[in-house]
Amino acid sequence: MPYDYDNQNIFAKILRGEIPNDTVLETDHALAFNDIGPQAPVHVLIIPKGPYVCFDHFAIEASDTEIADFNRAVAKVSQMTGVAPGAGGNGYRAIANCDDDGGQEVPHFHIHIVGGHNLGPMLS
Ligand code: IU
Repeated sequence: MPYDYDNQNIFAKILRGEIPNDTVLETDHALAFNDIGPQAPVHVLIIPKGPYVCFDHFAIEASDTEIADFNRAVAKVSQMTGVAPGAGGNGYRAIANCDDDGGQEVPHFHIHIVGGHNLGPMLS
């Protein structure tokens, strides 16, 4: 199935600097920023800088360097925001919604890091 990246999506505009964002971390291949509509005390989105639609697109087509950099950025955000057990936190949820059934709203791959209070069971 071909992946059809829409370069007018809102995160593409953020990456091009056309729309401001509340940056938490920037690396060579990733950008992390606070979600505009936080669902918990900590709610950060981490996006790769490359044009990937969703997780499987990214995991299959991105280079090992991009994937490693992105994964590290996710982990760093979990530590910087204080939710990672390794940073003394109580944990977090990492979410990647994909396409219609996954409830994805913005068609540029992103991971949500959500935490700061007890989130309860996942599918509630
Ligand atoms: P989703 O996984 O595609 O459903 O999540 C998209 C998220 O992007 C959602 O939590 C929005 O609040 C968030 N967001 C944002 O942070 N800034 C924006 O300008 C827009 C959406 I539009």
